Amino acid sequence: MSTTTSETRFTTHINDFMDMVKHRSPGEPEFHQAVQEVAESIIPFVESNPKYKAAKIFERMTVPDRVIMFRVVWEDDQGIPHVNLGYRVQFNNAIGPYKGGFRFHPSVTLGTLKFLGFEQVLKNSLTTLPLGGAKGGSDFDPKGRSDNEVMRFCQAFMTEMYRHIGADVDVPAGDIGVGAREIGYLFGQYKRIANEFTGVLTGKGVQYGGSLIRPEATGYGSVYFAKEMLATQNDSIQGKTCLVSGAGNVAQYTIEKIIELGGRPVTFSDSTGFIHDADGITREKLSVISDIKNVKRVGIADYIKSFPNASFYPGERPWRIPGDLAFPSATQNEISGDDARHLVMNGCRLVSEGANMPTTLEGIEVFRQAKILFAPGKAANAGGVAISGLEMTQNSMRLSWTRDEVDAKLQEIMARIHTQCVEYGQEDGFIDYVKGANIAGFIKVADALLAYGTL
Ligand code: NDP
Ligand code: 2IT
Repeated sequence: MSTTTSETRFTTHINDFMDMVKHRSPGEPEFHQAVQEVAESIIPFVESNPKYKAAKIFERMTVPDRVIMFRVVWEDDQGIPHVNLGYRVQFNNAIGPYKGGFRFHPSVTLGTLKFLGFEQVLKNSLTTLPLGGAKGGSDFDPKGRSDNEVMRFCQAFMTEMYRHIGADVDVPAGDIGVGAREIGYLFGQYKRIANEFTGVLTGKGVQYGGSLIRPEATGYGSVYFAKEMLATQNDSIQGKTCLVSGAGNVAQYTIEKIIELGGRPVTFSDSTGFIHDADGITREKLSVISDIKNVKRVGIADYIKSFPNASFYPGERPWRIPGDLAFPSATQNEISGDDARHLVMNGCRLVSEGANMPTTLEGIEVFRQAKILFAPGKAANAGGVAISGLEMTQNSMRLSWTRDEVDAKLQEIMARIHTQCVEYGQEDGFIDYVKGANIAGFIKVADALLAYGTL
C-alpha cells in the first residue's frame, strides 16, 4: 500500500473515532482537541498493534472512569451566599491512584477538566511512577477575594470533595488558581473531617508533609526538558533569549531556572497582557514579579513602576517578540497558528510547554512542519506531578528528602521522559516529541488495561 493510501486510511479512522468522541461529549471543544492530538499518534499505532485494537483500549481511555459534580455554597465577607460548581473527573486508575490538580478559574467547565484529566493519564504514565490520572476544580474566581473568602470557599469545596478522595484513592494537588494558600485550607479541612493525617493532597507546605522542590518542579522540569532536547543538537540554554508566558507558579520557576542555566528571559504575561524587558529578567527582577503575583496579587503592569525601561502590552501575548526558545506557561490555546508562524519566522528553535495544551492543533502543525524542537505539555511539564508522586512516597515513608536529593530525582525523571519520547518519536533525523510522548504514555496504561481483562 502506498504511503498516501495508508495516510488516507488513518485519516478516515481518526475522523470516525473523533465523530464518536464528539457525539458522546457534545460542547466540549477543549476535550475534543486534546483527544484529537493524541488520536493522530495513537490510531496509526493501534492499527499496527491488533491486541490494543481488538480490546478497544483507546476508546476506553477516552471515557473517564467517573465524573463527580456538585454544588458549592459559601459566604463572602458581607455574609452574601455564592453558588459555584465543583468537579472531580477521575479519568483512569489503571496504573495507580488517581492523581492531578484542582483548577479554580471562572472559565472552568466539565470539558476543561476532561481535557486536563485525559492529558494527565498519559503524562502520569510518562513519569515512570505508579500514578493514575484525574483533574478537578471549580468555576470559583479567587481574584479579588480576601483570604477569609478563599478559606470559606475551600472549606465548602472540601466538605463534599473529601468523600471522593484518599491517599490510596485519589490525590489532588494545585493548578491554575490553586497554590500553597489554597492547598493549606483544603488539607486543613480534609484533616478535620476525615480525622486522619495522610498524603491526601500534594503541594503541601513543608511544615505539614510537603516535599522540597515541589513548588519549583514544573518550571524547573520544563527547563530541564528543554536542556535535554537541546543536547540532542549539541546545544545548550546558555546565552539564549527566552520567551516565557504566564506569571504564576510555572512561569516564575521557569524564569528562575533559565537564569540559573545562563539563558536570558525577556518576557512574561498574565491575563492582562505581557511585559517585554529587553534588558533581561534578573533574579532581583524575578522577586518583584513574585511579589506582584503572590503577595500583592495584582496585574503585571505594576512591574513598570519598578522597571520603567520595560514595556507592557495590554491584552497581547509575547509570541511576536524575537526569541530563540519559547516556554508557554500560562494556559491552554495561548499559541495560535499565526503566533506559531511568527515564532518560527523570528528564528525560534524550541518550544517547551510548561502549560497544558498551550498550542492549538494548527500551531503544533506549524512547529512540526518547521521541524523545530517541540515538547508537548504531557512531557515537558510532567516534573510537577512527578515530584507530587515523590511527595506521596515521602508521606508514606513518613520522612523527607533533602532539596538536592529531590532535584536530582527530578532531573533523572525528566531525562527518562525524554528518552521515552526519543524511543517512540524518532523518525529519520527528526524527533516527533508529540508522537513519542503519546505512544510511550499510552503503552503502559494500555498494557495494564489488557491485564485486567474486559471491565
Ligand atoms: P497559576 O495560577 O500560578 O498561574 C497562571 C498564570 O496564567 C497567571 O499568570 C494567569 O494570569 C495566567 N492565566 C491563567 N488563565 C489565563 C487565561 N485564560 N488567559 C490568560 N492568562 C491566563 O497557575 P500555574 O502556573 O500553576 O499553571 C500554569 C499552567 O501550567 C496551566 O496550564 C497549568 O495547567 C499548567 N501546569 C501546572 C502545574 C503545576 O504544578 N502548578 C503542573 C503542570 C502543568 P492571572 O494572574 O492574570 O490570572
Ligand atoms: O497539570 C498538572 O500536572 C498539575 N497541575 C500537577 C498535578 C499534580 O498532581 O501535581
